[in-house]
Amino acid sequence: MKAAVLYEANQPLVLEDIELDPPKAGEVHVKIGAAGICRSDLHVMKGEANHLLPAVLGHEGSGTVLDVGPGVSRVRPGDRVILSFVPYCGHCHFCLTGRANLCDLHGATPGTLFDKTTRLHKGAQRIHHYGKVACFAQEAVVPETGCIPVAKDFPLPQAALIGCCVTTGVGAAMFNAKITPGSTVAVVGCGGVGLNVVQGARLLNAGKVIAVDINEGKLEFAMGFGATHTVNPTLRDPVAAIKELTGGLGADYTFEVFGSSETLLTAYNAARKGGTVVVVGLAPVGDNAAIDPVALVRQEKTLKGCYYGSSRPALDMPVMVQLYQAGKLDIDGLITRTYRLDQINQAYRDIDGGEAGRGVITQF
Ligand code: COD
Ligand code: ZN
Repeated sequence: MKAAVLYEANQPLVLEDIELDPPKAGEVHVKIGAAGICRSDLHVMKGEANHLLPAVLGHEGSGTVLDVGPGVSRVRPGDRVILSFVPYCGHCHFCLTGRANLCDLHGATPGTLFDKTTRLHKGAQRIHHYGKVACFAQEAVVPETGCIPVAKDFPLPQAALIGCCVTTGVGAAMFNAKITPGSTVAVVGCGGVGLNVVQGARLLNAGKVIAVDINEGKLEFAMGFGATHTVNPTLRDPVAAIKELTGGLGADYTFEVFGSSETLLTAYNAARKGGTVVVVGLAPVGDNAAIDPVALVRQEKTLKGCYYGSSRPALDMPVMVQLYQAGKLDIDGLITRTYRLDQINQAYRDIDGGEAGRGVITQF
């Protein structure tokens, strides 16, 4: 099958034929129907995030089940599925305490399936699976718990986006911050994921939603997803601007949705006393952010990490599906570009070049 392979950081993805082995016990073979272009893959491509290489990237995917390995009971051939990039073991402390997004076995098996082997290879060379999804390919083999079934007529691009940016962004607002009605919110970074924090805040009836981005086009786009105010840090100090918009207090909730120490500090400093700072982005490996420990105590801020929207993918993705179907989440409007798999390097130049909304590969 055809797949886009990353052999080395800062090199283009190579579109080539590689082998995909059949699913083992508890695994599912999926024909990929849609794959979203998310910045997390770009962090790996640029060497800002560590991953075993070579690898097939792509963690925002959906598709149709082709066949299943022994013991699989949740899905059958022909089923349409959202792919979760944190499949879960169901046995570790975190799975048992309702935090499947933090599954230990998933964390302990990076780049492979749960048995520490790959189904992807080229001849004798092992090729890793990014997020146990690896959807920049015509097909994938994934763990059964990484498959969330949707109706057979649910659109595949929208399903793919629920697999990452919708659940990550809306979940950050809904499950992690638990935004309360009327509160003030600032979202630093309004790309595919940040836009979903913005629309999550709208859904939760936030009072003011301040979009912060260095790109004017993205700020304008964010207004269509519920932002009530915009701030461009290239034009003025974002912390001062957010304070001004919140009666001098700072925002009740701030979100970092780009991945850098600079944007983390913007989010941290723009939160009011007693406010909550939710960090969604992963800063480059080795980066550090200086938080004043005295101010942390005296100002009683809460600084929290948030992975996969603090969601339980198998339970919460169907909620996103329902909210979309009820017209409460706009996923159609997020999709601004579609590509063929062989245009993937262009797709990543576009996200890095500042195109608003989400790109999706729809032809394989
Ligand atoms: N201030 C404000 N905005 C900025 C700044 C800045 N200094 N610099 C860049 N931005 C904006 C960009 O203009 C862009 O609009 C936005 O930040 C980022 O958007 P995208 O579309 O490029 O990125 P997303 O939304 O696809 O991804 C954002 C993440 C934070 C999810 C990603 O970068 C990340 O850190 N991923 C790692 C965390 C993780 O693994 N999450 C789970 C899988 S996504
Ligand atoms: Zn993503």
